[in-house]
This record gives sequence, C-alpha cells and structure tokens, in this order.
Amino acid sequence: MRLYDSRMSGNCWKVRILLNQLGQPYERITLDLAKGDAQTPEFQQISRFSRVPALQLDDGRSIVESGAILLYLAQGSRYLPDDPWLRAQIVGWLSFEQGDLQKPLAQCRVYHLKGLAGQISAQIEQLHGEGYLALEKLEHWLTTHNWLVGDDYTVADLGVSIYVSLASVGGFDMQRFPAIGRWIAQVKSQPGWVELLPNG
Ligand SMILES: N[C@@H](CCC(=O)N[C@@H](CS)C(=O)NCC(=O)O)C(=O)O
Repeated sequence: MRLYDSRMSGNCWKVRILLNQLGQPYERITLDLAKGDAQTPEFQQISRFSRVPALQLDDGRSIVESGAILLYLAQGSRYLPDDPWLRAQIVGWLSFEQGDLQKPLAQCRVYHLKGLAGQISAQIEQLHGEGYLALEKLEHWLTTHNWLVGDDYTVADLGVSIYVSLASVGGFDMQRFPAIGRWIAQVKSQPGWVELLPNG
C-alpha cells in the first residue's frame, strides 16, 4: 500500500494518523505541491483530481478523497462500526467537514502561513464568518456528546478534528469553543495519534 501525501496537508495528516492507529505498513511518497509535483500527467493517472492524499493499493488501484480513504482503511476495525445507521452518521459528519468546515479553516490557515492575511482582510473576514458558523454547530453538538457518533472515537472524530485543531493558525479564536477544546484533547490522546509532519 502506498500513500501519496504532502507535509502540510491536513487531509493527508488524517490518513497518516489512521494508518498508524491501525498498525498498517505502507510506503509514503511525499509530494512537494509548491513545485507542482501533483500536477504531472503521471500523478493524474493515480489521483483523478491531481490532489493528495491518494492511496494506491497493491493491485495498482487507487482511492482519492480523504473521507473515502478513511472509510476504506477503517473497514473491520473499531474505528468504523458495522451498524448501517452509525455508518451513515459517520458519512454525515465527514460530509459536514468537507462541505462546511474544511474550506474556510484550511484557506485561512494557508493565507496566514503565507503571510497574506493582512492583504486580503475582506476575504479572511468572509471565511471567518463561514468557519465560525460551522464551528458553532460542532460546539453545539459536543456540548452534549463526548464523541461525534456513538459512545467512542471513530473515523468521524478523526476526519472532522484535523482542520479544527489547526484553526487557530488561521486566526480563529478557539477560546470561544470549550466543548471543541475538550474533544480535540480526547482525540489527540487516542493511541496511535501522530503529529503533523514537520515542514521542510
Ligand atoms: N477533498 C479532498 C481535498 C484534497 C486537497 O485539496 N488536496 C490538496 C492539498 S490539502 C492538494 O492536493 N492540492 C493540489 C495542489 O496544490 O497541487 C480530500 O479531502 O482529500
């Protein structure tokens, strides 16, 4: 099994955490996105949208989209319940992450890391508005629930928590969300959780 990833991508970080939690051996090919490594015709054969993460199986087939990769890898493990209703809840949370949370949180992080935030303050304000709306929904749920789905940590918690755990880098005031803070600490204390790769 081979994972195509990049150092700074939260979507790739999700997959590395799960692979480690499952004890699944794999080869890691880390692309330099700034150099255009993901935009080659060769890589497009592996990743249809020229994006990481992409997981290539031993038979050559590949899976793209972090949520799809998490669901594939977690099959049969304690991180993905068999019950169809619980699974549907997990897919629901992973969809909420991609649809509502990921774009505003990830874009603000990138703009801050590149030192561009001051030059595009109107855009940052709009992204903060969208991000806070989604974070408030998450906070509301976590005020009365320990985990996103059922009574234990699942790939829903992993998938949703990553960009939330990086949100302060993008200028989000996370002190406003105590329930999210408690939940992120629980997620990070799960066995096998690993840090983001160092940059460089
Ligand atoms: N929805 C996708 C998003 C993947 C994505 O946006 N990947 C970015 C890095 S985080 C990428 O590969 N961009 C290609 C590039 O910058 O060349 C997922 O969850 O995997």
